[in-house]
Amino acid sequence: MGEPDGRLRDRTFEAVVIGWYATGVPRGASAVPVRRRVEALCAAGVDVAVMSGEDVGAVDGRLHVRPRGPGRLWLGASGGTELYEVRGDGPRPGWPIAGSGDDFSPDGRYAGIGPVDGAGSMRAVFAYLAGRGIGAGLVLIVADRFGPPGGAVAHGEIPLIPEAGRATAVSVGPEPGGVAPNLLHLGGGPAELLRVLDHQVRRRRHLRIPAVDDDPAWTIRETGADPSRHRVAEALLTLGSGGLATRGSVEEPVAKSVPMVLVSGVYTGSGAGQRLLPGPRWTGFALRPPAGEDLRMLDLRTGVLAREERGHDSPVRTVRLACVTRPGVVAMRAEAGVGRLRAGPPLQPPADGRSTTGRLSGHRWTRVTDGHAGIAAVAAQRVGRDGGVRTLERIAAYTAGPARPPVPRDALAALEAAERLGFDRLLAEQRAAWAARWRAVDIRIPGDPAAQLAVRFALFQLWNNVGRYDEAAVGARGLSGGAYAGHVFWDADVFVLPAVVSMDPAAARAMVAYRLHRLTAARARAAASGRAGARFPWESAATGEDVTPVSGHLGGEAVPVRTGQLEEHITADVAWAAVHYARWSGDRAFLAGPARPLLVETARYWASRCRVDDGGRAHIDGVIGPDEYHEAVADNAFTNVMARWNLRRAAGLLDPGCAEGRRWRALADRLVDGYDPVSGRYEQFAGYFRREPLTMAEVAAPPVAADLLLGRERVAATQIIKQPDVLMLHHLVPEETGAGSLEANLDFYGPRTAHGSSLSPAITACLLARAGRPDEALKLLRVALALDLEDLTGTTAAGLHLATFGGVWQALLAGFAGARVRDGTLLLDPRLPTAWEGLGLRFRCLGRRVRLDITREAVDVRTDGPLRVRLDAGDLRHVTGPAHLPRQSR
Ligand code: IFM
Repeated sequence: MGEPDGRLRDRTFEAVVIGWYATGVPRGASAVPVRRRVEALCAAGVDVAVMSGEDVGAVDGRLHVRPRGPGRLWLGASGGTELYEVRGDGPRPGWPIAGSGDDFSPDGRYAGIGPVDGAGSMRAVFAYLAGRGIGAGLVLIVADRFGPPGGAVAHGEIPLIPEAGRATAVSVGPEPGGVAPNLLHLGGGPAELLRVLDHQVRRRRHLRIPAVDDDPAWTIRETGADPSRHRVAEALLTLGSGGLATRGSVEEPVAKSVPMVLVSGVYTGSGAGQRLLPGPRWTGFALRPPAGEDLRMLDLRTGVLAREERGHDSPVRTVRLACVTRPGVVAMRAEAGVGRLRAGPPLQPPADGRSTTGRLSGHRWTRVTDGHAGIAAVAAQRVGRDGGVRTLERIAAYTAGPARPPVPRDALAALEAAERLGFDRLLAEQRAAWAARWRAVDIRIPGDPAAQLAVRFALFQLWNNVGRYDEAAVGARGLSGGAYAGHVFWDADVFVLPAVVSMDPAAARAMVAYRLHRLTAARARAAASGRAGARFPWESAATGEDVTPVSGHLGGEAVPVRTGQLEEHITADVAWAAVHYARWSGDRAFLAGPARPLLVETARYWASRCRVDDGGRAHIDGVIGPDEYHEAVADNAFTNVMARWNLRRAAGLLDPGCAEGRRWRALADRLVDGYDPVSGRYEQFAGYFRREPLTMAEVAAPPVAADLLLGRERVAATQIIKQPDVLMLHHLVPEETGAGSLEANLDFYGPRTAHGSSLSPAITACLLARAGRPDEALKLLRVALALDLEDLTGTTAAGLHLATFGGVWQALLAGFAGARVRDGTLLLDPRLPTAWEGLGLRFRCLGRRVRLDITREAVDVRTDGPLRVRLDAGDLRHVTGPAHLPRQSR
């Protein structure tokens, strides 16, 4: 068999559409050669669609394939107006609706397919494939006559529908009327068709690299051209699932690379020295000579990371994934010229870990442990050859113990199950699982593809770095790097959780569970400082004790770190997260049940923390608010109002006659909050307005680390702030703030904000949108979107900023769409920037999947079950199916 054309040679397709007409089986010729290839493709996991002008009986009578899977077979009959799925018992009529199209439609059969014309069966097949995560770029169409792109088709032609735009379309016919653009014209008739199909079967049998659909709407690309970006790329290309993640380092050892496998909640060390324990790696191999410039492509649609070396005649290529449906299972394929790629052992110990290795049922295992916690993996690998190409396939399964060394045998069953399924089917499972995620949660911004892609990246990395279901310790950088040692800050509770609850409520609940499981430690901390109730630590890790370091560095200079002692608002933030989870998800029993002690104990803490002065006013002295440029301040508005909210919210859970609850309410009413109803401004802390009234216009363009620029003492003497502080109240507890005070505080604090924290731009964008300033909001949203993708802070190499991602999704949902939940109703109040003609959002809320299509004129709402919706403070609507809600023009 000769090698096919270059555009086909190195590509493995996931689906093949065959034009039956004259291509496959000319009249009078035997159908057996095509039958054999179709059977082989289906057996290898490829979905095949055979398109014909004849009726189904005629095509099936001659083709007569009865596939046993895993690939499916479709017959498009009667000139594309009918579609049949062929199983063991023959063709069955019906459009392929399972997992396809738009599941919100009441009539799912034709959902997303459109009118049935000569292209109906093609559209249905592409919709089905899209529903399985198979983008058009993974589809091969072979025929001998094609219709004009997007145009009407004549009998016997294969329609080039817009959905198939990125498919590889190959003509083996004569094409006398000229070759349409993007059509690969091979000629050669039926014999060429067989050659093309044979090549696909062969690539599968030889474990060759699967293709990734390089759709610009879904892929993040990194070239290896700029060495200073390597470590940034390692963080950006992190893949994770179920609480285990692998940084996107290249496979072979490279100078300054920081490859890591990290597991949520698995720490080593003690006290402030607690840090995430790096586990054994599974992606390493040797490559000689080393790789030149490469292209790395993160496919957000399917959760796959691909790499291809440029300009080499036997390039290294790899594809890897962290299985969504099998937490702890990871898989990789690689290839390069024979003699160039050396597989080596399937698991590699981390540079700084103590590891042991062994064999188990023919597999290698490696375990890293510090005697307490540990991470172990069991792996299988197959090394093969296809002509001059060395192939490598590796599958590994992990197990971990946060408090005891794991037993490698515990991962064996998962490994063996994955091996039995095989790489191709693991990949198919992965694509389908990600497609299901994106059907439930996604963004559409017509006319702004860059923002749309960056938001998808944010969602993608939230899914990768969050998602254990027992309890989830979500560190500031997730599992994508070593910064902040994996410690859990308020980033998790207030920035990440509100996004995650709209993506995967169970994952959000696990984040609250992490706090609930550390309530005892929080009680001990309160008691140790002579207080009642529970005080949560500013930085938390395995045990729930405070692990904030007491010193750090600012611009190379050693500085004391006082946040562990003073940044107390975390205690109310943790309580807020529990309430927000319950409110947004509709899990009403949660607050009165498992979360009740948390709310009550945190309120008890605040009650004992307040000082009541002679005039009966309550104060909280000596804290750091979210603006960390000003330390040891009294009556930080954010801390006080959050404490007030905490006291009131917890009192609401107690019996109305309960004396403690009454005391909490009375104390809450007396807590000073620095609000001036005349100006509508809150004073950030007692004495803040007396600081030097410097604004950022006089310092530098934000975002900037003003403490680094001006020095700690100087910045503390001014009104420059690091990040929203007062304004966080308008974001988290607007019902606790003065009516109409958002605008006044945005106007005052906005020009004073350095955005010196990665948490700052997205939430400010959210608030600007709420204040009816969506164009300004969009400017700041773009900063947040670029923060990691363009490494704006120079810190992405050490891990992704998960709070920014959470803030981005909150800015879209709560900001631009104005989505809030109150009393079991979804409130909407969209504000579109001038640059956006519309905004499409999919998310979860109140136990439903919700889809919003927002324009300036109307909001189209679809849900998969009854939902109460109120738009623009108008009438309450009980939405059960698609609802078109017109708006007052804005
Ligand atoms: O929690 C944040 C804080 O608000 C600002 N400094 C960095 C921390 C971790 O992201």
